[in-house]
Amino acid sequence: MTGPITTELHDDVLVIISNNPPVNALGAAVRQGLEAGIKEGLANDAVKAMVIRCDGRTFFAGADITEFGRPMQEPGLPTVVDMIEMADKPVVAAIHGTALGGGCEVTLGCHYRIAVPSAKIGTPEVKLGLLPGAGGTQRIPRIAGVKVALELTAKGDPMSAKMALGAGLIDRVAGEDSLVADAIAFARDIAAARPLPRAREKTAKADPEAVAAFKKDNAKRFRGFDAPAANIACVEKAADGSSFEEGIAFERAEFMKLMMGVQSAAQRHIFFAERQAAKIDGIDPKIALRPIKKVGVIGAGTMGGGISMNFLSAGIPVTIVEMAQDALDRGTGTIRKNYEASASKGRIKPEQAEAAMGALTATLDFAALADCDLVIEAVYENMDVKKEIFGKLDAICKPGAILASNTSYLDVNAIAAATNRPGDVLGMHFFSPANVMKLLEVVRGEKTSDDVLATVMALAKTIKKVAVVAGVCDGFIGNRMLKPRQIEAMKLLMEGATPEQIDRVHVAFGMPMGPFQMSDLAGVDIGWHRDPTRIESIRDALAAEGRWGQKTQKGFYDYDEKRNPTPSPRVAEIIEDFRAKSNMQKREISDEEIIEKTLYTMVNEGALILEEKMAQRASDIDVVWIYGYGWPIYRGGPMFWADSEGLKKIVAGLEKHGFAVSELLKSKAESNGRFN
Ligand code: 3H9
Repeated sequence: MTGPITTELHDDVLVIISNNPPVNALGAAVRQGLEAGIKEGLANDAVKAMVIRCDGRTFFAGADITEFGRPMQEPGLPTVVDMIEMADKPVVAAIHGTALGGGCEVTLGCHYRIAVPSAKIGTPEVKLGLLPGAGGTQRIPRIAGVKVALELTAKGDPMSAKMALGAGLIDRVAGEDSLVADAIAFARDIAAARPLPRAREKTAKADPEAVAAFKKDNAKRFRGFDAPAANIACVEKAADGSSFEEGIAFERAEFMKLMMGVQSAAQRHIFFAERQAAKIDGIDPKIALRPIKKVGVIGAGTMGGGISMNFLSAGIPVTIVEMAQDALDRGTGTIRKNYEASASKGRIKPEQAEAAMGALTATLDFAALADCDLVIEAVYENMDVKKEIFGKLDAICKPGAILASNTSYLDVNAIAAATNRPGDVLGMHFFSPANVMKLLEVVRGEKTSDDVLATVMALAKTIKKVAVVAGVCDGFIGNRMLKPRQIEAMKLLMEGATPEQIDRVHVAFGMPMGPFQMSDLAGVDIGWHRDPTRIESIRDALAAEGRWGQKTQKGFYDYDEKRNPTPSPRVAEIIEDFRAKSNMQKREISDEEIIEKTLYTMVNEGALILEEKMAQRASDIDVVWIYGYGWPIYRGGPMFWADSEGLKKIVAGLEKHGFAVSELLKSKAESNGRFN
């Protein structure tokens, strides 16, 4: 046999082996090979049982997502799974790594399943806006019950081999290093057992209470998404007395609806965008990286503490430096508290919390940074202060150490120029809370060396961040695009919209909160303290009255003790005052106008960022907004969303309101092009 599938005859057991790096995705050649392998086993009288296993790092990680949206080549995965299940010789799945999606469905077609203890099993299709479309929604409830099926399919998180054993999704656990031998032995054990256990022949018991509770518990998580409801409906169908064939027909119809929809296209776009973001155009992916064994962090405030935790959690020792003992104590105390909270919630083991704290050195002595491989400055945003720090670092740090600033908008080139090693300097812009938010903007200065950039991008993966390369410009990618949104939202208030209306439109769009809810959370007073006498904007007026947001229980909204917001009559008065002073007439603002002014302008800014080459590609911008600002993943990020709305419509909306439209956006619209 040629192609990714080969077979090996071990006396009376035929082992069918897939070798399709990197993740054994079930592309056409694999499906054809599997079909041929099963046929071979059935045709050979000497074969009493079969084993399906994979080479490389994992069992089948699912259907080949790159094939989606293209004409399907036979045999389809459902056909292959059916064929395995209907074989009249037992077939055993031997699982290591991750049996995901279609890979999990292949195992469910098999009559028996054996897995190594480290294996993970799951159906993450929902995260791609889909459902397990090769019989998974019908077989899982029949094997493991409705509750497990809901968890696996509608949430999409994989389960461990131990849990899968408990749920009946696997039959045996193999030795970590003896999967092949154990699977062959298992196949021999059950070679003569009849009837063969087939999932399709089992029945699932309906559990309407469990379904209702599941929907209620996950309402927030599923808000706006189409796929979870479709997964739930399929699981219910499997348990409502319908035949297996009826269930499969239902699953197919739901799968096709999702597959053709814009949400799945958006979620699949982000799957690849996230992986693409790690790639740096023009830099050899094999470039030698600098070893990062010890990290220094300057500043033990909220940012510095959160940044430190990323490295500590990844087992990389951190030296944290502050100017004053009380600030240092406060900072390390917060880190400890965070770890203890994680341990008490069971997210990490107590010994992991201890190990992380044990790897932290807290000091007031800058010289302690001398042996760090990477130093990240996380002090407040002031260019003079940063220049002084980088000058000091240049004198202290060992040659080859990477020097990074966590600035969110300052000129990284100017910071680098304060050292004699600008090639070793870049920006690492973490998002708050830095130990939680997945996004990292890696800011490439004019002189940043290729290996420095590549090292930090690779390090980002180690600390479980999604990193995007940004150029040096005010606000980089994310905050730069936030600016027009904020400016337009404030203008709309003056013209007659209310904070509630604008926030409602953004939340209905799928954002976790609107611009004014965000201001109240972040602090309306940010930037105002520099000159508290100034009252030039509605924001200034709010800050001057102590309306600093949630922290003072009043901002753009009034808050009760539980932080529940209500519209503020006082804010309405302040807005009215400003309007009167500016001789503006209040008018009705439509929701559509809010979208055009606050979201189309973001797309326009994104296009300018691309024009100026401040982002490598449009999909990087999408990744920034998904992982840094909670843009709804089912809309695929601002640039993907613009593509799906139609760029002509975006341009027309911008021009209608007199905005200067980016040349790139205009030309793409004229040629019916897309960003992604
Ligand atoms: C499905 O199964 C539908 C069926 O129910 C119904 C059919 C009818 N296809 O993530 P990594 C690529 S839907 C194609 O960096 P890791 C990935 O793009 C599928 N390509 O590795 C990357 O490429 P590159 C349900 C895939 O070790 C490379 O492999 N399954 C696929 O960090 C390495 O990936 C899923 O949703 C794929 N299915 O993580 C699972 N998967 O090197 C999706 C990966 O060019 N996959 N690639 O950038 C994953 O969650 C992770 O890849 C995995 C490994 C955990 C497996």
